[in-house]
Amino acid sequence: MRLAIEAAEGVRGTTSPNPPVGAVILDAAGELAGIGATQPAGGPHAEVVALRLAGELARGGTAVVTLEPCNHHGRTPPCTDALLAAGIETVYFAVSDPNPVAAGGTAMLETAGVSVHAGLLADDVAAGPLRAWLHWQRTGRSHVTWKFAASLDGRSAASDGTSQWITGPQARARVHAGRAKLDAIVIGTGTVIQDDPWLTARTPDGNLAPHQPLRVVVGTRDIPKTARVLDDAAPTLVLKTRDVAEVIDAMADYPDVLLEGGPTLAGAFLAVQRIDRILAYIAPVLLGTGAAAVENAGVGNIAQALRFRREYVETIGPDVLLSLVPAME
Ligand code: AOF
Ligand code: ZN
Repeated sequence: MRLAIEAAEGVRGTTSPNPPVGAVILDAAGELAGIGATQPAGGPHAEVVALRLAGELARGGTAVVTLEPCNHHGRTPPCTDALLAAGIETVYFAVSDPNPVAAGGTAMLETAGVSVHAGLLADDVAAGPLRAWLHWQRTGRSHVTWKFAASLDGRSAASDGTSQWITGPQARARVHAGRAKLDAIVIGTGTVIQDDPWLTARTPDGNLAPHQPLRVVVGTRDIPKTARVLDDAAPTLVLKTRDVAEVIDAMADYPDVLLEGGPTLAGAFLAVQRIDRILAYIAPVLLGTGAAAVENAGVGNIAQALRFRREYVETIGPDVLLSLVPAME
């Protein structure tokens, strides 16, 4: 299952609206015979990719999949049929398919005599590669991660507006590598005017990654026609609004969304509880003055404070990365 999770992580961002799924096939002796991941929508599912690699070795073997094998004719035929045709006798999967159209794989396989085991490393998969897609299936809304970098005193820029670089190169490399796995990145018009970012996903050597997330620019201020986010390296959507609900609606087809700033936009999303996770990169730097990472989040007194629960904490070079989820969850 760890191999299947790794395979799924490898295709994150390239499969929407399908989930990024990973599958591993073991032969009858338990040896690795095939590994696969979901291909872009309309292409084969993970099980089919792995079965093709395994060929005849799959007969009498085991399939290990991060999601319950689908049982429907969608854009592709059911994976349950493919598993049976290949002679798979045992299936382990992590998470049940919440999509009512595709569900039912377990019952179908068991009826056909396959031994099916649900729930293997389910928490790792649900918090990992399937996190955004499961949220999107459950709520009908994108999973929104707010990412920010700040000094120890919570500031994202010095008082003259300069903001490069608060965190170290390792944290910045992590942010770039993560972009290629997203469906959309959202920023405010203020950030476009102030920082003129490209918002593209780049490989460590600085080239454009093969998959580029949709760039979404939100706000009522006009941005220059020469702004880098308007170049043709990736698609861009400009939303002339301050209404968070409108932004959420416009992104309904994008399960995994990253909000990158600035402080006003982050505050607006936080005030209406539309942040599902925070990734806070905190640098061992004090600025003393300068813009805060978030403004106007609707908190007037300590009882209204927005509270979060720590998911994990990690050190990245000189900085600390905190992953937080709303405390109510
Ligand atoms: C699997 N393995 O790798 C994926 C699954 O329109 P389709 O035919 O591509 O089906 C999409 C649905 O299939 C999707 O909503 C989800 O329920 C399931 N995705 N299932 O067995 C896979 N990607
Ligand atoms: Zn399938």
